[in-house]
This record gives sequence, C-alpha cells and structure tokens, in this order.
Amino acid sequence: MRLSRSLIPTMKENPAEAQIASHRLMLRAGLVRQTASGIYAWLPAGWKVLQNIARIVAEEQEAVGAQAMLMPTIQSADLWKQSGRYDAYGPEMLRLADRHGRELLYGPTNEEMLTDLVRQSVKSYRDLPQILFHIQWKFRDEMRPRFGVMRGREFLMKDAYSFDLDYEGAVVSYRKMMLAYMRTFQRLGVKAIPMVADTGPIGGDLSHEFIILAPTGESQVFYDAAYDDMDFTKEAVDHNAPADLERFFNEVTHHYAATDEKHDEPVWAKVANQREGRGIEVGHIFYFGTKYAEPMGLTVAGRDGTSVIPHMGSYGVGVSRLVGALIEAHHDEAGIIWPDSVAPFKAVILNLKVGDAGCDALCEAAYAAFKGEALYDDRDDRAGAKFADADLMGHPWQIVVGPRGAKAGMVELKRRATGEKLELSLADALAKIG
Ligand code: 5CA
Repeated sequence: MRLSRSLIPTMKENPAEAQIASHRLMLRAGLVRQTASGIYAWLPAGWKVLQNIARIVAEEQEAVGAQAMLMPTIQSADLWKQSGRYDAYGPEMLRLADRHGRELLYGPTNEEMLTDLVRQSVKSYRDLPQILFHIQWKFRDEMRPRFGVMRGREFLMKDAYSFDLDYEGAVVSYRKMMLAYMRTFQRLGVKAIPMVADTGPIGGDLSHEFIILAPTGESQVFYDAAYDDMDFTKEAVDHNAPADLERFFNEVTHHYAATDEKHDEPVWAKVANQREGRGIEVGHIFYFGTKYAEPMGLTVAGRDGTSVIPHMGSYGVGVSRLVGALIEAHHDEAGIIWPDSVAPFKAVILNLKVGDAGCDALCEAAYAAFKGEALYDDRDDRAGAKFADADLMGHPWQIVVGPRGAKAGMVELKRRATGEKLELSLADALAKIG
C-alpha cells in the first residue's frame, strides 16, 4: 500500500479517552476508530492485523482436527429458551425483534446454535467425535466497555465446540484444544499461561483461562517460572494420540499458576521459582458435559443401541482482544512493535526525498519486490515525521531510502524490535528480511 493513498490516519497526540497503552496506540497508529460505545471500525491496517491473528488461530484449530464453519450473528430466542439461558443471561444480551415480532438476539456465544445443528444431523456414535469452530462477531452489552477493543461490546471471537460420546472422549477433545491454544499463542509471539478457572455463565466443571503477561494486565498473576521456558512449536499435532495429549496436558498444567481470585498462599509458598506479573485473559476453555445437550434433547444411538447424551465443551479465543493484548505485550515509548507473524506489513519503505529521481526509483524497486506486503511511505513530508510514524505503526522492518545512499544503491535497514540499523544494498536488505 502507498501511504499517500491509504486510510491509515496516524495521530501525534495521545487521545484523551484512552487510558492504556494499547488503546492509545491503536488509535494513534490508525488501526481502529470507535463508532459507538464499545463498537469499533477496523481501518485497513487494523483489519490486516485482525485477519493475520484470525488466520493463525484458525490454522492451529484445524491442525488438531477442528472444522472451520460460519454461524450467523443473529440467533433465534427459541433456541435459548430451550437451553434455559434466555432468561438467565440477563442484560448483557442484546435482544431484538423482527417485523413480525419474533424474538431474536445478537449472539454472545453459540452453544445453543451448534447443539441444534448437531442435533439435526448427528444420530449415531459413529458420527462422533466432532469439533467445529467459527470466527464470528459477538455482542455483549458490557456494563463498562473499556480499554478499546480489550473490553468491547461487539468483538471478534473464535469459538469452538466439541461433541464426544462420553467423558473420556470429551477430555481428549479438551486436551487437543489446550495444545492448539499453547501453539497459537506462541505463534502470536506472546506467553500465555493456562490457569484453572471458574466456569461462570457457560457452566461446567473443567475450565482453563489463558492469560498473557503484560504489565498493564487487569489481574495480578502468580506463576511458576517453569512457564517461562516452555516451547510448544515442536509438539506433534499430526497424530494427537490420547497418551501424547495427556502427557502434554499434564506438562502444561501441573505447575502453579493463578490470578488473584484463585491464588492459594499456602501452595504458592512451596513454589521454588516464583514469578509475579499482570495478565490479560485472551482465551477460555470449558468442559460442561451434557449441560446443553440434555435440555435441548441432543442424543445419539450408542454402541449398544441405547440412546446416549453427548458430552460437550466450548473453547473461546478473544481474537479482537488479542490485538490490544499483543500491543500491551509489545510496545515501547515510540509505538507498537509487531511480532512478525501478525504485522500488517512486513516492512515499511521510507522515501526521505519524494521527487528525487534516485530515491523514487529505489523505493519503487523495493516496493515492487514485496508484492503488496510492504507499506510505502511516499508522502511528501519531513523525514522526522516519517520516522516517528514508522516507529508508531510498528512495522518489523524499516527500509530507509535517502538521496545520498540512493545514488550508490544503498538503503538503511532498521529492525524495529531492537533498533539495530545496517547500511546495505537493496538486494541484501531484501534477503535479510526474507
Ligand atoms: N462460549 C465460551 C467459549 S466459546 C465463551 O464465550 N467464553 S468467554 O466468555 O470466556 O469468551 C471467550 C473469550 O472472548 C475471552 O477469553 C476473551 O478473550 C474474549 N472476550 C470476552 N468478552 C469480551 C469483550 N467484551 N471484549 C473483547 N473480548 C472479549
């Protein structure tokens, strides 16, 4: 994209309404704009980040066998009356009526809808297990929407749902999701720690929250230093053998980790290598057995022909919240520092003298080489303003082209995360970025 022709409205000043770094930086870097309380428009650069995160989340879901699908945002109240949650959900649910007076709602989550879809088509133990997911907008009429996209009213969630014949099967599905989540967060460039959690209005007995460490996080977290060294990239996801999943699950959940609500001082006192920090919840997984299947009449024919109620789980990731959470974890005074995996552009090309034939030609050559994956700052503006905006927007690499270097075919390559700068030919710079 050419910056002169893009809607990436950066701001020099800190917006008064933003209290935390990620909210300030998302507005200043031109990623989002609020259109109503807790509701945001994703401008072009923000939309790219959101899609990059969604793609990684989806790839890791599919890697453990979850199937991608898409359910609508608008749901019929009838399904929620069947599960008993229509009245229980309370004022967080946005309730609507159509022109015929039929009750609808904007989905805050999709347990009922998918239970209904499975109830229509899955009739036998042979059709199980099933894990399905979608990435879809949700609405929750939060009492206090705040911190930008971190606690919005409309937000993008990945929600997966598992259906198994029995408890043992459901545990295997739950562990697959644990594996997918640990790999997802690592690919996103953040440390997420699984913590035993309360199940809240989703219900059920087995639940973990995934907390990203960031100094401005909402909750205080206490954890074993063992979590600092875990590496999940090598975990095999091809086979998902139950024994491997069990070993993995035990390895990632047996160390101490808790937020202040569940913190247990006597147990904590025995942890040899204590770490404390602040955390942001970016995911939450639940096993809840037959809580929805039973009232909604989902049954399948079991192996012996008797009717069996499947055991279910649901698994959420706050995809739009992650944009804010990643920024909380990766920024400095000057702006955002995007992990390579989610950056809106691989690199920015800074033309320090637009109109200079040498600068223009070298920048165009660089821009063409990226095939759309770079942002070209071709604005007729001061060098200082371009440097500031490049740091603010957080592109992993900056290719700086000035008139003197351009004559010799040289550029300055800067790595945003470290500040390291190198004088290189354009070809060498491109090779280094890869
Ligand atoms: N049905 C289950 C799992 S699919 C569920 O809804 N879980 S949840 O309530 O914990 O939400 C899943 C994730 O969505 C949370 O971990 C959080 O990261 C994100 N989330 C929840 N509420 C908001 C909100 N108001 N704004 C942004 N993200 C949110």
